[in-house]
Amino acid sequence: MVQSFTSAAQSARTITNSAGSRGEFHGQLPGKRLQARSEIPLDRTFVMIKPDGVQRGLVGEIVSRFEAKGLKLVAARFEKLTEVRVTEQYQEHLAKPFFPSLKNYIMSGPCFLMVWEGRNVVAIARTLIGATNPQEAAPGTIRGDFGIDIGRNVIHGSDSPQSASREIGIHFQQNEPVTYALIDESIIYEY
Ligand code: DAT
Ligand code: MG
Repeated sequence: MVQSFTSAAQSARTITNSAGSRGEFHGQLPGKRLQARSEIPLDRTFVMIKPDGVQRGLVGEIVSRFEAKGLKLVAARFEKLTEVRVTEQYQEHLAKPFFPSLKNYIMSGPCFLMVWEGRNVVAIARTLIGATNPQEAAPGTIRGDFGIDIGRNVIHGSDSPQSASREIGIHFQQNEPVTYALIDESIIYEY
């Protein structure tokens, strides 16, 4: 029986940034005084660097791409997934012919699991990640730049807000994602 942290999952959508008084940012743009805004509603998604990405030393590169985009890392864990968690993660693929090899691949070594936060972050992460088959993924995407075989495609990203909520709930406890304000959120977001 998979332990599912649904409260964490429920909070995966429409996170209201509770910067509070400690999170205020008083940086300057010409003619404009900026403050961290506590009302910016942000979404969350689940992203996982698969064992081939870890083994090939791509963790730093991939995290950098998400950071450079303006997304916010709110949870991360480095671990080897159990069969139960892999099966739960890929439940829609259980009957597919590739599932046994997918499961063995994901369990073959440690993965780097993350929760990222940002406006429309589910779709943005999928764009950064690229098409499922690295041979069809556009240059500039993670799979397009670093992968060749579909069965070694470096990284996972949730495919919808509903999947994000479910997958965060599989891998993270409710209190693991950290609520905080990035000091440059007032610049990243127009409103
Ligand atoms: P994605 O990871 O882009 O969401 P998916 O959910 O369709 O793609 O499939 C999950 C993973 O399963 C995918 O990242 C790699 C593997 N996979 C998908 N289709 C495959 C296929 N035809 N042959 C081998 N592996 C496949
Ligand atoms: Mg998928």
